[in-house]
Amino acid sequence: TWEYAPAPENRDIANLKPNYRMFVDGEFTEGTGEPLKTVNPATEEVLAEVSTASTSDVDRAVKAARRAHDRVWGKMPGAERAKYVYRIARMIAERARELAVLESLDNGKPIKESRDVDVPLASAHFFHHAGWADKLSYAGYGPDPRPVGVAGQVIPWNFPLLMAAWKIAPALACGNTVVLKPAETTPLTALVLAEIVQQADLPPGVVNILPGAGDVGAAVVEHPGVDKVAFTGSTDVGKIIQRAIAGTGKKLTLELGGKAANVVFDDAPLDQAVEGIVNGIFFNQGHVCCAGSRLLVQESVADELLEKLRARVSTLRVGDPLDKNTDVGAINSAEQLRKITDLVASGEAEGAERWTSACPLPDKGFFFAPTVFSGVSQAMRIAREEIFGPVLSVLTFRTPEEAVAKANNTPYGLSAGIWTDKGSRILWMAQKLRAGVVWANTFNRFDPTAPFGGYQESGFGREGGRVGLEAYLDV
Ligand code: TXE
Repeated sequence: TWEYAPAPENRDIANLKPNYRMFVDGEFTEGTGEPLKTVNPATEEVLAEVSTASTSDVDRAVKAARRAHDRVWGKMPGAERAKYVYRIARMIAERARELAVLESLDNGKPIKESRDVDVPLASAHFFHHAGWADKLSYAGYGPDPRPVGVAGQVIPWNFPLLMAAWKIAPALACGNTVVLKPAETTPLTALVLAEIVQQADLPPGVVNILPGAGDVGAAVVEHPGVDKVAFTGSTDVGKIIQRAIAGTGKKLTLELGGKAANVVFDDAPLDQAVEGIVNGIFFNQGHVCCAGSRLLVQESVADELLEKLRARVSTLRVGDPLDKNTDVGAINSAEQLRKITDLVASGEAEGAERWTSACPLPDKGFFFAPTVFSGVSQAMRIAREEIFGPVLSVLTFRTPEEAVAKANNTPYGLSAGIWTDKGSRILWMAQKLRAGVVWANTFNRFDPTAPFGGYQESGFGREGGRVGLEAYLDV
């Protein structure tokens, strides 16, 4: 029977009693790890105490996932699985307001972003993949493509709900079961997603969500019962995971850091480019793996563009994430703020010219004013290292060949942007740039139909689109 779960009626956000506990085998239970306190980065106040998993909880979750895979989910016809995945997509949309508020509280991102980007894209990801569940046999993977089994997934704090959706939706569509660990500073929306999974009547054990720190992540990926590992996070931890599971035969996809070049040619419509540059680096406080953190601008328009850019950045409002007029919210943690501050100090020490918006900052909370460095050379740390904050490094170039060489002069390779009026130049550059995603005359556009992922130290494997399914199938 085709039956959707009913919409929760009159859900009053103020009266919600969220269940911030571990979700294992279909039940919310107290984890046996040290409870963690998640902090509102805009106020530094404790938002919630969340119980965490221990190694024995991880073992229980993986066993539950294995049972659910072998007995139910892995054998279920795709058309049947699709109904559950569609149901999750609908229920996310129905609880959109609550999820957006919670995401902004826990992560610090502006409500207009969580409302218009994170939550709708999370729902869209489940809708898209629900549509695949009964069509896998027509997708060129053979008559009866099999799921890989149990997926162990670890996600970061910059898009907590959206990253959970990117991981869980394709896994479920292909018939895998999941053990997912959210980031320690942002576990809340993943636990609401667990509630949705429970209310959507998924068989127990199909999705398990275990809050905890890096040790819990390590226990998940290293558990011998896990067949496939998917990780989004820092390049350092990606390498640790790669070493930890080497020789086990587990499938692995890594989505790691980036240092994207946003390349502006002199024939680009500069005002439009300025909007794209601002969106590229100040969206989500710059906590974006594909952020356009290096602006490469053609020398002949560099001064004009910089002037327009500073004027535009001066208008960005930094502050309360729940204020719908806020453009730049709070930095997710004191630790991340420290990292940004250190790298900005290194830029000054190495001789780059710092310009910081004079916008007022709140007295409390973790905030950093939008900053643009000009006169940056390729050897400087701010041109090489991922800052993961609202800080842009501006470099110049003269010829398209030089732009390509500078754009590719990075150990990363996740994304890039091109701003030009010439279609032929877009196609030429897109071929030359070693980046998984190349945007032209736009930036930071995401769609579940488009594969996303990197080259080199940005990781490997793709999420989204038809290619993204391959990580979750024994092709
Ligand atoms: O990442 P970590 P952090 C970059 C960004 C940022 C830096 C540090 O530059 O400043 O990384 O961020 C879990 N085995 N990115 O320290 O530590 C951890 O609990 C298994 C880019 O927050 O990589 C969390 O759930 N898991 C990135 C997740 O890994 C482990 C997004 C990410 O945390 C683990 C985030 C271990 N040994 C940060 N150690 C992107 N690609 O977007 C930690 N974890």
